Amino acid sequence: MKNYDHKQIEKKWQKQWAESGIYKIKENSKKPKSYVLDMFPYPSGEGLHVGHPKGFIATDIYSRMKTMQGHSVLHPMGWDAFGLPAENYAIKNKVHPKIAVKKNIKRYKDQLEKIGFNYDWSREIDTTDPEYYKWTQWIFLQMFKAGLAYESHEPINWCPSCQTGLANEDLEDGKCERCSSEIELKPMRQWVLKITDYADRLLADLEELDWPTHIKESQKNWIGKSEGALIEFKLKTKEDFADKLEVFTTRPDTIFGVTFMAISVSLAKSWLENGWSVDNKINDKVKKYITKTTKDQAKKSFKDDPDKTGINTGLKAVNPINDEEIPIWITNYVLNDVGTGAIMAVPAHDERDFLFAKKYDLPIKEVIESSDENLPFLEKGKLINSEDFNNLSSEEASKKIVKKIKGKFTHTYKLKDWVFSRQRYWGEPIPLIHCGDCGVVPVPESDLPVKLPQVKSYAPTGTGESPLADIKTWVNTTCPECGGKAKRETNTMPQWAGSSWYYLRYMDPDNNEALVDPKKEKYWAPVDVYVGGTEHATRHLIYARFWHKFLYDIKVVSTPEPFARIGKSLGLILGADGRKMSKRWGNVVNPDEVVGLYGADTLRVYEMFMGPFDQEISWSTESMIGSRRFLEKVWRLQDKVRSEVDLNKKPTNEDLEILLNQTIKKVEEDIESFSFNTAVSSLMILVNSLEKEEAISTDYYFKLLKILAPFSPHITEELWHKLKPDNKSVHLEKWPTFDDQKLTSQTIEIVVQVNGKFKYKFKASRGLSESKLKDLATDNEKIKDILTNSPPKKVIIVPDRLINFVI
Ligand code: ANZ
Ligand code: ZN
Repeated sequence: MKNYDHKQIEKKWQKQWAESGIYKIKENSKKPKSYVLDMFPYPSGEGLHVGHPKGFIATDIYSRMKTMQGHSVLHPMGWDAFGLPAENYAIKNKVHPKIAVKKNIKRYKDQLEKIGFNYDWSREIDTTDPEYYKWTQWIFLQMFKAGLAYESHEPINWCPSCQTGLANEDLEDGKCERCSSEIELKPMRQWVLKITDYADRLLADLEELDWPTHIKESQKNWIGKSEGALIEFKLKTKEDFADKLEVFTTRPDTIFGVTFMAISVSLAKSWLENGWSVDNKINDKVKKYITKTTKDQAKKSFKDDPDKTGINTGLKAVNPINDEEIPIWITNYVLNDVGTGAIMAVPAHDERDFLFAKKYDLPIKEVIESSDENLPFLEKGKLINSEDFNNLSSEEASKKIVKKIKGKFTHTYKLKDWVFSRQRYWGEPIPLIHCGDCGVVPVPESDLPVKLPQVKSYAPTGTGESPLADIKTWVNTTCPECGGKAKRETNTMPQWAGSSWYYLRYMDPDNNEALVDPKKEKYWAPVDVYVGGTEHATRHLIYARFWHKFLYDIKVVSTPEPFARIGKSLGLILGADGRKMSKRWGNVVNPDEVVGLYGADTLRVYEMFMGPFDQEISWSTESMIGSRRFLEKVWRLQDKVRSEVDLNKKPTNEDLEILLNQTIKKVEEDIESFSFNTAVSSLMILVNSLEKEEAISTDYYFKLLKILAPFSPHITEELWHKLKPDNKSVHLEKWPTFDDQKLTSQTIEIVVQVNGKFKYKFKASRGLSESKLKDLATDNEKIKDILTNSPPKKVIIVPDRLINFVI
């Protein structure tokens, strides 16, 4: 037997698989289908580290098992290559993003190919390929035509360093996710997608998804539906700049506890614009507060919990329930873009109002009976100090109060419409044309794709305009409607665009006529198992679900949801030092090196074995050697394999038979539930037992190779061909079935007791009747003696376990 030479074996089979095309996949109506998908990577300049392929290995194993189980399996791979990271890399390294991306993709692909994945590369997609983004633009056009895309001049998050507008979703603690700069608010013309039109469906349809609870929770919180009522408070005196305040409240039942009103700075500013002036009631200090707070908020606008500040406007509102006059304050804790930007403050029952009232010495009035003395009391309950409404429950009181004061029940969402334009070069051009006469006109579908023009300088202009605005030959065009002079839209789409529908394109990547052929879509949709990092629990999954639902509405897709199941979320592989793998910490492990030294099969087994799939675990090269030893044992076992004929002389080993059946069952179930680590450990137990045998049957060994094949595709293929030279791949074999009858031993031990004390035990076959057991137990000299002297008063029998004579 030769030594296990992983280098030679892995190279050989990777070449052979590619040449014979065993991973090419077609729709096959006679077979069930499985669509197994990884969140596709963006090809960064750094290349892959060993953490990246963990999820890819998992889906590879899963999809290989499904293939062996007779499914038609779609398991594709591609590149999410537009966006800031690719562009910033290109700027830093002074290469055109197109060239940088090409190079990075090649590097990534080389690295992935060394790990032996079963991707059908004929379906590879690249979001920056005009033949791909033609359809990204096409979807945008359909949304525009459906009224789901609109222009807005509202202030947007502006990163002064990346020189671009960002969505709320691109911020981390109010800072730019990419470069950590403080974000400013800057008014700018933007394209915005009305994702809020889909908020209810995005929420309701979560129910039907087989996703980890925590991801569903993240989605729920992101959408942030809150049910409440809109209530009007009149101002005590009618002013030119305002005569009423409308508030959104989730607790109309607490209206008797309102001791002040609080408005946001931007509402105060709109009053200023409408004529609230120093001659007209505003005090200078209030004006200064507004200016200062506006500045603070522009810097830290998204800090969750700023120190609460405020100032009394001197104006008064009237509580509609009892005509009480209440002061109106401007505060920094009433958010500008939530609800109506004004609240009725109830310090006794709301945390923020309570802290504010304490700080500024405002009255606190309890209106809900509370069992403990500490305020605020946040729960619902029975009303007190509320006149006619005393003793009612919160729910009942809410209904009656809202009715009486003519408020209206409604709901709000935290989810905001999606700011969909970026003032950058490296993105899909937005396919619109601005015409002086016709307004905004969509590019005709037949003119798609609108290709990104070649430019010399693609760095941000700093004016807030996209670098595309400088390319006059590209910008100046004719209006598709009137033929007059017109200009192209110069904003590009955000990084999230291409990834919001890519899973559909894998189904039909070369189609020039349609985004996807409906027949193919019907066959493959939805994605059966989707795997990726928790960093995508909100944004990517919300955006993709939104686009999908829109495509469902316009009948491009046949299912209301894109991803039926998310197996388990992907736990990161950390560096050996327990920190996130990063150049900065010098703890990056390159898979190429590991594959070179120990083999792709070892890397694959180790990454699955190192711990539960959804947990963060530190890399350890020493532990990986354990996985290598395991494969070496499998390799050496080939010497013990004998044909059944030779083995027939020996009695069958029942224990081994049972272990094999148990292992098949366990591996199958564990792969299905993404419990890969326990699948590997049961394979290890089986191999250790086989190693103790003098000889093992080909049948056993073949079964072992088949259930190990998804984990270690190269070594198993090599051994398979050595022992069964019929030129068929182990990866196209049928998944072995286990025998239900052989999962537990048929021979068991029965304990015999007298008065609860152990006397002896004997072997019997499973499932014997009570009388038979009793006969066997008394067929023993010792027991016979005892029982003839003192006949049993009672016999207790636990089937298959124990028999106890009470004397
Ligand atoms: C009176 C009240 C009494 C409230 C009470 C709560 C408890 P969620 O559930 O998070 O949506 N609110 C409304 N608009 C606001 C804004 N622009 N900025 C800050 N807070 C705002 O919260 C809804 C509640 O948050 C509303 O109900 C309102 O305070 C406050 F015992 O009204 B409540
Ligand atoms: Zn026109």
